[in-house]
Formats: sequence, structure tokens, C-alpha cells
Amino acid sequence: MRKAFQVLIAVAVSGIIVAAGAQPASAALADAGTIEKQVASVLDRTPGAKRIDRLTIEMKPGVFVTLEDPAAVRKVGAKAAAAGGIADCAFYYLCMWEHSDFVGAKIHFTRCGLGVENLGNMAFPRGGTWSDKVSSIMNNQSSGTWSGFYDWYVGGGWDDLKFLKAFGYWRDLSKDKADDGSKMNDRIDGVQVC
Ligand SMILES: [Ca+2]
Repeated sequence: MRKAFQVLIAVAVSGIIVAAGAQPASAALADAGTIEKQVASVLDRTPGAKRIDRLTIEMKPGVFVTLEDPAAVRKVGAKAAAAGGIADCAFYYLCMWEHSDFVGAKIHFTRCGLGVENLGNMAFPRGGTWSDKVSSIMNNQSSGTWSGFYDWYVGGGWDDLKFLKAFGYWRDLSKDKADDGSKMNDRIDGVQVC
């Protein structure tokens, strides 16, 4: 009797989990359409780029763009995402996100010695480029490796804003200032990875 009851409970609970985990077919289709459209847009605007998985495009050797996964955002929930629950930056990488708290589209780098990489040449998944879009950063390269972040000034040159040593991160650039006291958020145009 007791055992049968437990089985019933287990079935009922698993039924609930399946129901909660399922998403309407229309949402899944809309996600797939959004993802495919963004991947196609980045590939169209980036000669030599190649897709390496559902969400990730290699822009050129050592430079990757990862789309935000709409289904993952729904699953984690806006609050958990806002708390920085899904910071996803592999070891040996420098990662930069569209939004604070390491969410939104991500651009990540793993090659040294390339000088200042121009974000104005990197296609952003929903149009435009990565210039003036970065709002959080994680430096997860080899311990002690420095990365530099730059603004392009009107006269034509790189203005260094600030440097970040591995392991380190800036969770919300709207709360950080450049070394000269000016703003950091939505301002970075160039990055010296290492
Ligand atoms: Ca800028």
C-alpha cells in the first residue's frame, strides 16, 4: 500500500516536471527562427566566419560570438540571470557580454599577440557591430594575464580606458569608471586580448 502510494507520487511529480519543462511548440519554433536569422546575419557580414555549434560562430581564428539562447534564459529565469547565475567563460578566454551580469550575446577571445582587436569589425548578432555594446567582462585567461580595453576617439586613435588582470571580472560596467574617471559602459570599441 505504502509502496504503491510512493509510486503514484513519483509518477505525479515526474508528470509535473515534464509539464513544467516543456515549452509550447510555437516558442521553440520562434527561438529556432530567431537563432537561425541571427547566425545567418553574422555569417553574411563576416567573410571567412564559420558556425561551430547551434549558438556559436568562429569569426576568425581565436575570436567567437555566442548568441543568447532564448530557451536558456526562460529556464533560468530573468532573476537568476540578473544575479549572474550563468557566467559562462571557458578557461584561457577573455569574454565580453552585451548586458551586465554576464548575459546577452557574448564575444570571446583566446589568441594573444593580435594587437588591438577592432570591435567595429565584429558583427553583432542583431545588427550593427560590437562597438559600444559591452556591459560586462570576464578575464579567465592564464592567471596574471592582462587585457586592455579601448575607445576610438574622433581624431582617429585608440584611447585606453582600463586594464583587467586574470582572473578578474567587471559584472556591471555602468558601475565602473575608466582610469580617467569617464564612463565604461557601452563605450568599448577595441580590446587587446593579451
Ligand atoms: Ca566607443
